[in-house]
Amino acid sequence: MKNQTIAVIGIGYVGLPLACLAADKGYQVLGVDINQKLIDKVNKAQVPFKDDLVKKLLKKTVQSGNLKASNDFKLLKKVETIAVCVPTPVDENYQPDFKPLISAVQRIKENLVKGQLVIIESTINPGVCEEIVLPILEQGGKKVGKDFYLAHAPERINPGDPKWNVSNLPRNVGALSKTGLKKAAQFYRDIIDAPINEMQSIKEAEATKTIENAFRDINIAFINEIAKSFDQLGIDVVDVIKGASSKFSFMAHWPSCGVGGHCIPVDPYYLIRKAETVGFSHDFLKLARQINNHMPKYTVELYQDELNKVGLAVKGTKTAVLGIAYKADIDDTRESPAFEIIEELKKMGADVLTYDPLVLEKSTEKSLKQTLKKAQALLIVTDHSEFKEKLDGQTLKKNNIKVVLDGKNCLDKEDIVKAGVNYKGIGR
Ligand code: SAJ
Repeated sequence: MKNQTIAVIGIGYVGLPLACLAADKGYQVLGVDINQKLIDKVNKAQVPFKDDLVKKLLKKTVQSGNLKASNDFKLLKKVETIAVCVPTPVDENYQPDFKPLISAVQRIKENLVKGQLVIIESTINPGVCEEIVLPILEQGGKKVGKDFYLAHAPERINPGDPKWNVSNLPRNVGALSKTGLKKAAQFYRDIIDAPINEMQSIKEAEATKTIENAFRDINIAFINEIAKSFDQLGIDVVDVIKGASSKFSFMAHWPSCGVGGHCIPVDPYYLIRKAETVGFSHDFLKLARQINNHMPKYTVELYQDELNKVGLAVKGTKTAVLGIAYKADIDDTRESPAFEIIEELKKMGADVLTYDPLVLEKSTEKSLKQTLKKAQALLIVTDHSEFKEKLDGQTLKKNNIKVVLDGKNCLDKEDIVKAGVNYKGIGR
């Protein structure tokens, strides 16, 4: 790959690991972004967010000169391949927001050079490449498959995952021409040590990511509904899941105070909205989204009930919300259920403290110790290791904590109950 060149547009959670990996494999990599602070950090080899692969590769790839960052889109003219890794969120009506993607593709069009390969990595619904991206790139008369190539390879970053990362995750690739498909598949085979699957068309490639994550969303919704029913039936759902897991075909998912992150709560809407354009209603996917979107409110209701049992009201009780990140041991807060839970508690008049060891800039408290001293009751939103290690029955008792609502079922229920502290989980 010596001297092969690639630009990665969007050097965030998805783009920067890809840029570091390609640079480490010998590509000349240009990271292009609109965030000057991020660009400066990368060029100084300062890791901008928690990611093990970036931590391992950034310094050496920047120092070797194989990776540099810039905000100058004109430099796109100098590369052979352009990977687009910009966010594709949904708006407040859960409609896909393609503005960042369209803006990046327009900048590519302005600098498109004959023979370039454009790869969209951002999560998009089936049809976006042909209906939105291609018309922009072909403005001015260039033809895909002749003057440039267009492919889609949905990203599969799993923030905080110690095992799976961009270097070892299999990838699906689709393109609008055979040459484009071969070129894109070759790029990924150059840098990834895992199978690269060439899809029949770009639409099939677009559809894979949306169903992968919709599949996860419906399974989480399934167990969240079971947990709500078991709360009424007085059955411990965690114990039941562990029992059911001894069945070879059962896939354990865990109930929780909400489904956060930039993938799972977002991607199903791509399928739902796309299908609506052809008159099909994904009733099941929509119901799963409703169930998961309701979990933050349901969690606050459970918390209120538990406080009432010990003669406390939400109003006026010093409540510590522990965890702001959307999942354990990462600093990413996108779509975190913490925000809705905090808002609900404040609406009900609670005196809310917040503490997340990985998101101190958004925490009111600076240590768990300080938080426990001040709080009367706890609502666990994120199953960070620090909480699992330190929140035992005796510690809670010593700090005179009256109620623990464990929104991630991550604490030792028996130990806390034995210490005489009121414990409630989700479905347990
Ligand atoms: N969650 C539950 N119950 C579960 C699993 C997750 O409530 O059983 C919640 C988490 O607490 C979190 C949210 O859902 O708030 C999403 O969790 P996640 O583990 O799915 O983490 P993500 O959002 O980082 O999902 C990524 C996805 N990767 C990509 O989209 C490239 C997803 O496809 C992976 O399946 C997932 O990681 C994974 O398997 O870890």
